[in-house]
Amino acid sequence: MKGAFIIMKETSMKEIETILTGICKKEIEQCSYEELYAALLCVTEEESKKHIMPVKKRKLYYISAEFLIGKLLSNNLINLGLYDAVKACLEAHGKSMTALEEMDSEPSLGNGGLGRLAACFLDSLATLKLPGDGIGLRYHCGLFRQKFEQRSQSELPDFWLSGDKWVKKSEETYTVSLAGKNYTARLYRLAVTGYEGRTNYLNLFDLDTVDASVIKDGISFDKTDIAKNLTLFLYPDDSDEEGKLLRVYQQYFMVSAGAQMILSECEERGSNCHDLYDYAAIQINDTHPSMVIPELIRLLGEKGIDFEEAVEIVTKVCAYTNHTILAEALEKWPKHYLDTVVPQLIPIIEKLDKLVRERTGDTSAVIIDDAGIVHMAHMDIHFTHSTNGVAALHTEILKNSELNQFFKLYPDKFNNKTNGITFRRWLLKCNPRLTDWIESLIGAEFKKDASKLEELGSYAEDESVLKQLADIKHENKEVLARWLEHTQHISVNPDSVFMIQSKRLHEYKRQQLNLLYLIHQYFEIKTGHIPPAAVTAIFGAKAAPAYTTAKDIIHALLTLSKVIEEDSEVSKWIQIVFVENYNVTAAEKMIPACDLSEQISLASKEASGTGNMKFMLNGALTLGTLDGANVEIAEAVGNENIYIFGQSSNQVIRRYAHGDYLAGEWYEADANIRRAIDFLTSPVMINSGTKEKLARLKKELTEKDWFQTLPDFNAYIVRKNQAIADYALNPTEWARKALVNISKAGFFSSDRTIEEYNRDIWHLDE
Ligand code: 26Q
Repeated sequence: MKGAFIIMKETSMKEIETILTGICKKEIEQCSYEELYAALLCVTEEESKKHIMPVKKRKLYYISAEFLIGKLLSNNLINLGLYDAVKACLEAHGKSMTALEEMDSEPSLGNGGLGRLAACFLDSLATLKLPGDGIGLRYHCGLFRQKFEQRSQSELPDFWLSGDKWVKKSEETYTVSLAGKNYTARLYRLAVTGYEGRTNYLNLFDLDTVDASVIKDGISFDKTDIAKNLTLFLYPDDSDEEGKLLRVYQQYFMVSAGAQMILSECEERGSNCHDLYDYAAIQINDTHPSMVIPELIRLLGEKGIDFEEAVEIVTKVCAYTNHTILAEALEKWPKHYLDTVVPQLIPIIEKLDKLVRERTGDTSAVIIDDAGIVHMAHMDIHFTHSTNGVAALHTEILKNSELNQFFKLYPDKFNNKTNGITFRRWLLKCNPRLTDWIESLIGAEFKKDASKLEELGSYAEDESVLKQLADIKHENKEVLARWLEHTQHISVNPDSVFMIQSKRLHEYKRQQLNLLYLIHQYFEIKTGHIPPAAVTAIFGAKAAPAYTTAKDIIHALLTLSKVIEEDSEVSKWIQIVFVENYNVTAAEKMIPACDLSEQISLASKEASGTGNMKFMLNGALTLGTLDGANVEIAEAVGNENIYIFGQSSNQVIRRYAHGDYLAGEWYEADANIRRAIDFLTSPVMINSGTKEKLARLKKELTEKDWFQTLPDFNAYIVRKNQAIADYALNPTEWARKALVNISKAGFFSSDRTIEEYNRDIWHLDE
């Protein structure tokens, strides 16, 4: 069957028909979806092989514990230029593309933004025809499946592999020593297609001995038997000691196998390892793969390269990306963990620490501190040539406060790379209506050159064009409504304003601020203040299983949703929808249907955000704080085309420095705040929810509120109500703002981000 068909550049529907009937050996009408799916897998596989290109010298290795790639069939068909013909062919024979997509299993090999960014980067690398592979782990269960029971989150394992056909087992193996015992890491590969680009690979390592029978209730499992559980789960959190240790095992397994693969590939291409820089660039995605530094030094040592030279080589080859300023998320491991898991790295890490101590007298920059804690980010900054933040504000905060001691030591290492998203998935794939419409106005070039979207700006005063844009949004809202009905049995009104907050549940992202707003509006309606439009507040968010406050926020929102639903006076105006099991597939449905994008993190805390970019590109207006990439979005669209509110990052940083924020004082002083918070434990809420959880959240908000929800509360209400009024009273003006947002989204293409990484850090073209 392989190689039995030839696909021309502009494949027609007729050609696809011939190919599919040839593979299935029957008419398309007679084929089951299983058969068609298998045939299309075969077609994409063959086609993507044609785009494999030789690597001349330097190749990028993007090492990441997470790659949140999402479903692959449609994306690959789009990238290979086959999607339109396949869809037309299927439809001509009474088959639906949607039904076919449902056959595809979703690889959720990531928690959120960091993992999704890695997936967007792979797409852009391949599209730009840059040689760049991913290195990660083949988790048997991706991020847990979220289920709502009694209005609370519970977790189930996600056995995505049972339905997967894309990840291919190879015969390539590497030996990795964990706690003094040898394990065999097997390489699995996934072809990454670029849009009219080249084929690269995502390399995922696994153990042959992993055994899902160690899973107990939900996602709990026996954490002691490494041979059985090493790659069983993607880590959503590290709440207990055994979990932390297992994470170290996973990390070392990934980087040791990865480093061995890199060296062997480079040697095959002609490297003698002294010249590794000519053959490899390694990007370390947050601190999760940081042990690649000492591991490479160790492996180079085994090849006879002395320590000093190995340090120099590794520093030149590796670069580090920081994705957070939350201190608790910067990985720090007690040295005794490393003593247990990777005793072979200890002498190297100790020598690196000694070098640092000789270089600087600043004890806050050491690798192993006096309490015996190993600071992974410190090792990264000292022993890579580049440290980047992921949005302009984030990089400035790293330089000026969080990592200031390092910036003073190495000013030239610090640089910014504002995140981006791939327009192939987040426009072409998820919003075909908008894509076709844009193409009809400005041609197809924007698909590969996102800056071309600017040309849309010339239609900003064209009322008929604006009306078309509003109609597309409405159609997408209808599509989402049907999807919600079909998958969640929830019906929503597409004529209401769709306000969406979808992202991980975390206090700093402040879903609780949105919650308090909704309670406030409930009271306003009860007291006769009817809003100018009905609103549908849509949430999608998973909470880490051990993160109590995050789970309490989910519970409060689900409870409030029911309270409002049962109150006919309020339910005419407000509906709260919490989408169960938010993932890439859900995001692809939700984002095109959004009117108002909620990006309301506490200023200074969201490194960048990438959801904000996806919503903007799909014609939503942003309601946001001046945080992360929101700052750059606001600069791009201008203040009149975005709804900004809240404290500035400087104000927030100052408040933390003075330690003078007392939630209780704000609660006592402000009647609106008091009314909203007290409602959490009102009889009507307790009647539908769980008293203990609601009371715990109230206590958290009034006694701690670490992410300063209350100081931004009134400003948020004002701005949000203004947005709703604008939406209701002047739809043409709203559509004009949406058009400006789309036209200015070009900067947020991950193609631009990758070009900057290449220009400043990787230099792959040289
Ligand atoms: C760490 C230790 C133990 C267990 C888990 C972790 C862990 C896992 C995942 C720590 C962090 C993450 C993920 C972080 C993340 O997604 N950060 C987001 O990265 C995006 C891409 O740069 C940014 O846009 C977001 O602002 C940032 O929050």
